[in-house]
Amino acid sequence: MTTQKSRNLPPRVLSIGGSDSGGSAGIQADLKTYEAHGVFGTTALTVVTAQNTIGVHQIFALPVEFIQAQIDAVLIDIGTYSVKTGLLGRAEVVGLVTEKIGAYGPVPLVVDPVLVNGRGDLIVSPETLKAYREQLFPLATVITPNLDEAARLVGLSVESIHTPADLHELARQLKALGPQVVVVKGGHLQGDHIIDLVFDGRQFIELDAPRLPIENPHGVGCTFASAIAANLAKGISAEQSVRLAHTYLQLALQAALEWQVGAGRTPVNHHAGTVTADIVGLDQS
Ligand code: PXL
Repeated sequence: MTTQKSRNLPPRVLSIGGSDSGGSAGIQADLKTYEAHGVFGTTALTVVTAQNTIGVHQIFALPVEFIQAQIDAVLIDIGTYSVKTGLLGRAEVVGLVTEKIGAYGPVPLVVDPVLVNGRGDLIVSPETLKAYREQLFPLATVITPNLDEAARLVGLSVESIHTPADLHELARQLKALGPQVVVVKGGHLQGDHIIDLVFDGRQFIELDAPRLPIENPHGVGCTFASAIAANLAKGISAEQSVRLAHTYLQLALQAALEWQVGAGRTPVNHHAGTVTADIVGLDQS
């Protein structure tokens, strides 16, 4: 008779978002990030895109019932230690995700609100913005809008944000919508540095990164948010999860300097190694 060995229960993460056939952004970026973090990634697709490094050719939105079936299939069997949302698109989908996560019970949730395209145009309806604000944000552990998305979420135009005080007020307004931690990406651009602003309701933290010589790399936001979700799934605190994800993203961007994947935007190189708290010198509290 063979003796039963005890087995690991790997941290599991559920990503709800869109597929990028080009492998740079969306669910594909999320799964690569999960591999790099040693967590088990599961997915529920909202839309499927035909795209490459140059652009998006076609988008096919999946029926809401089918999105629901995917979430149910994952949660009833595999379960999850954290959830990350990316491109949700429609207000009904934001509503569905809110309902499903609410019913599942308290689980760390990272909401990357994908609201604008690469040119800065809004790609969702006012109803979708409202659903994010009123339904999903109150359940979120971390939200990760870029500056443009952050401004639109509180009804401001990005041109009206000039000073650090404007940016702090923007973060405060987002925090008032209910998430535990707000990260405004690219909050201000200081010469050759890009600064993300983190606000947990008590203190503001600036995460600073040098601007690398890669023009408009693709999948950066998805990678950052999914790295945060991977860290949360391991039981790391929200603030530390954000810091570790920021460091991982810098490594993944540095590693992207070495390669050329298509003729267009460069994807980040997810195989940049796992960033653990001890490497970065953080307390794991
Ligand atoms: O980076 C935002 C994003 C999210 N999800 C999908 C995408 C993109 C950008 O291209 O294609 C599927």
